[in-house]
Amino acid sequence: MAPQVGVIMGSDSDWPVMEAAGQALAEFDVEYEVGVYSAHRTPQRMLDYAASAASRGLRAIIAGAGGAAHLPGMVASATVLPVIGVPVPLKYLDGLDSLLSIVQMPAGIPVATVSVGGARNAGLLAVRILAASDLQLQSKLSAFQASLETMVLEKDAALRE
Ligand code: RP5
Repeated sequence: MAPQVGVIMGSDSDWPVMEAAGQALAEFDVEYEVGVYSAHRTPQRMLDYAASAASRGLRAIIAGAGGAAHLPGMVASATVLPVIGVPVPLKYLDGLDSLLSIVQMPAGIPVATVSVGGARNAGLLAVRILAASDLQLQSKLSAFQASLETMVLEKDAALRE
């Protein structure tokens, strides 16, 4: 099956953070592709990817970057697909630089920004986007959320023993 979600990042050094997005998608059997597309080092390649994403069948893009993290916003400017931005924390500033670079988009070009390092939630948000028109995915998400509740109740019970 063709990939439905693109998981892209500014550098291969972002992968240890970004792989959690892929894991979340895999848990829901959502096909995805991964790639490195740098807004600064490979700008034309990034724009070509964004411009062709919808026609290739992608339905959402998860884009992670750190520091001067322009990749999610630039990709969003060149596609009509929903873009989820993941601020990748680097050595300095605890990822605040990445977060602010991604979250402060001008009106008209939205990027759904998750928390610093929040690649798993980015994957889950992409699943929710797909689930809006997929009843099977909706029921998988319901079961997943029920499992979270069960897990908390079990931990609560263990604490009280
Ligand atoms: C950003 O610069 C990338 O997304 C990465 O987080 C950061 C550092 O990249 P490398 O120097 O590790 O390749 O564009």
